Parts: sequence; structure tokens; C-alpha cells
Amino acid sequence: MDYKRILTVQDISCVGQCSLTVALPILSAAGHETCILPSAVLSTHTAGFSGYTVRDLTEDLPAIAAHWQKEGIRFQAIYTGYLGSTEQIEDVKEIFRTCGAEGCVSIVDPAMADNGKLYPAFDQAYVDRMKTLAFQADIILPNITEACLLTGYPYRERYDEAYVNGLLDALRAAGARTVILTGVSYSDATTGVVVMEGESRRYYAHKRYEKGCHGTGDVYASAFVGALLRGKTAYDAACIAADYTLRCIEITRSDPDHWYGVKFEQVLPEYIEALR
Ligand code: PXL
Repeated sequence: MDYKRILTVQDISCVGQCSLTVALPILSAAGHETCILPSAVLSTHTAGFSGYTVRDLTEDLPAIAAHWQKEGIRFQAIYTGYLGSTEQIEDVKEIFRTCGAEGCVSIVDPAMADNGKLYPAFDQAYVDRMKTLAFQADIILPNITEACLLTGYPYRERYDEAYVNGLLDALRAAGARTVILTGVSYSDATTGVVVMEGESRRYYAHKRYEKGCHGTGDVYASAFVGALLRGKTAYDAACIAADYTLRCIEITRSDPDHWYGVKFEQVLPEYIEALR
């Protein structure tokens, strides 16, 4: 099996099953050497907990990147998620420029918003800077809220295919290449993802559970990246990641105490099997 070295840049939420505590185990399970760059350290994620601590690591990034450059360390893929500050986005762009191996695939999950709302840590300046990172990436994985913020397209809770096609057109016009648009739901019973690659647009729908779970965006993006680097096409990787995320929700939803994340560890064997 190919052994790829990937760098993932996102926060460490010490408790809460999101960002690096999800990306590192999933990418490792997919068989990749997984290097991490923590953008910030939080005691928990910010969705549902209150009084969390935050240490922004923006100041540390340039020195870490400089050390890697000195050591000649290069990555075959770089995948970014929740970042620590607006300024940090520039450091991440520099890391794309200096630490990518030849043919490095850049994947940006613009993790900043959901259900029509920005996460508490972010503002318009962050959104504007995120555009400059997202539209230079090979692949982006926005949800509908994030895609609207990146393009200025009006956010709607209920929509049809024409609305989604307009949103994808806006992403393309802004410079997006491959887009995995998540959380696209045309009926109460189903949800899914649209994979846009050049002229092609394909929709993969699956069962939808009424109540969403925290952290599933990160589980999805990590499982997608893991599968893509195993040589799956973007569409196949998007389907594998969707099936896996759905299984994570299925095994978690009956446990009301587990409201803050999904029990992704318990179905990793199914994900590994799907990658064969
Ligand atoms: O899952 C996205 C995410 C990542 N990291 C932190 C978050 C969130 C979502 O709220 O708060 C710190």
C-alpha cells in the first residue's frame, strides 16, 4: 500500500471529538503518516460548552514552518480545518507554498460556520481571509453556510436543486476547483453531498437523521481525505466518507449523554474495510 505523508492543520479541542482528535486517528486508520500542526488549544470545542479556554498558537506557526523547511520536510497533502486566527491564514498559505512536496494536494475545510451562523470565534475579517485560502486550494469541503459566506450567495434553510447549482456556479466563478458541498438535503428523509469537479456535478444522497451531531463535519472531511489519499476518486471518497459519518451518527444518537461528538472510534473497522 502507498504510504503518504499528510499534514493537517486544525485546533486541538482537548474534549469534544472534533478537529485534530478526530483527524489524526482517522487519517492514521486510513494508513497515512499523519503530521499535525495545532492552530490553537481549547479545553473543549465551542459548540455547546461554555467557559472553554483558548490558547491561540498563531505566534508559533512561523517558527515551526521554518524548522520544517530547514529539515527539508515535505508533505504529499495538506489538509486544513478550524484555524486559530485571521492572521494565521497567511501562515497556512506560506506553509502550502513551502512545505508541499511536488504534486502536493491542498484540501481546505473552511470550518467556520453551520446552520446559517458563524462559529463564535470568527468574524467577517476571518471569512474574507478564508476566501483567499479556500480559492487557491485543490479541493474544498464547505457546508452550505460556509459556501454562502465564501461567495456572498444568500443563505437559505430550504432550497431546491436550482439554488444549489447557483451556489456551485458562484463557487466556481470565485475560483473553486473541486468542491465537496456537504449537508445538501432536498427532503426531510435524506441528505447528501454534491461533488463538483470541473463541469461534472454528482449528488450522493443517504438517510438523514433529524438531529445533527457535533463534529460530523470534521469526521466527514477527515474520512474523505483519508480515502482520497488511498487513491479513491473524489466522488468515491465522498461516498465512503458519507457512509462512515452516517454510521458514526447511528451508533451515537441513542446515547443522550454523548451530545458533544460522535463515537467515530467504534466504527473505524468499517471505514478501513471500505477502503480496501
Ligand atoms: O467541528 C468544528 C470545530 C472545530 N474546532 C472547534 C469548534 C468547532 C465547532 O464548533 O468549536 C474549537
